[in-house]
Amino acid sequence: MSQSAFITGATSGIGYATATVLASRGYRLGSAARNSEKLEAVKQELEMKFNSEVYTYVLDVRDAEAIKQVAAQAVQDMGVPDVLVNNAGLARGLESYEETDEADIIQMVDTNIKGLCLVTHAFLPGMVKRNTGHIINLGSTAGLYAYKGAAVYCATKAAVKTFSDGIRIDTIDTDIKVTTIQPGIVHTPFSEVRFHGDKKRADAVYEGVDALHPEDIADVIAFVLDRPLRVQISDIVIMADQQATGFMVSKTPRVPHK
Ligand code: NDP
Ligand code: 8X3
Repeated sequence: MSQSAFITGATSGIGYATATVLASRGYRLGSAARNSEKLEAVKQELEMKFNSEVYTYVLDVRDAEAIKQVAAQAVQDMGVPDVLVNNAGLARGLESYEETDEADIIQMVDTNIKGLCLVTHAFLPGMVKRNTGHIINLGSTAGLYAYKGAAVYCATKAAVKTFSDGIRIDTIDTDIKVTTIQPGIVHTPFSEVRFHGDKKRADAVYEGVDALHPEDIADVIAFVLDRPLRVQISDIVIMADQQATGFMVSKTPRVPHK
């Protein structure tokens, strides 16, 4: 039987690129996100392109009960997933903390930390029982280097890294692997979500920077998954060439190579 992967946030950006790369490699997929139309579109595309088996789950990872129901359904549909990609996540706003909207704080914490922990909690017992599984958690360079206006987002991504380290310890006696992927600037709808749909402001973030593509991250995830059993990649940091720390990017025009 082919390998299976359950991916949260599989309808956009890094999650969509990861679903595409894994489908192209013959994985059976469980795709979860909130928007059912986008889920259906991704399913149809991947089934058409790769003849993939794709199950879709409308899920808001902030909803603890819904996670339990979806995980139970996914296990019924495709078995305990070989791979769990905890990708759903977001930033909201870029104001100083004292000006940050309370609803934005709650949404970031509930999605990026609570949701990720509970989705893992729903699938991990099955992986432990089988003694195998690979959990890939999307952290960020923001979890390593705080930056202005992003105290909460950065804290949530630091939590992802620490949580991953913790469950790696808890599963040390099993063949379960845990990897934190920590990308820098990736050109996706991420900034549009951050700026509450302000596309002009979002576009400005990527202007003059050769940002990473979501496929760059998906390729790294595929590489991590392809390692032999003895190899566990715990953390990977991937920045754009024009990036030095979390949010520090150079917009100086590139000088041609001599
Ligand atoms: P996108 O906005 O392109 O995609 C986010 C995905 O998450 C969408 O499929 C969205 O679907 C889903 N999602 C958001 N909230 C929820 C929720 N409550 N429940 C279920 N699904 C949800 O962002 P990216 O692809 O850029 O980001 C993916 C991950 O990578 C995030 O965790 C982000 O923090 C991280 N990351 C991004 C970087 C970047 O520069 N873009 C860099 C480093 C890390 P829907 O809205 O339908 O639910
Ligand atoms: C997203 C990367 O640098 O835009 O996690 O915060 S950054």
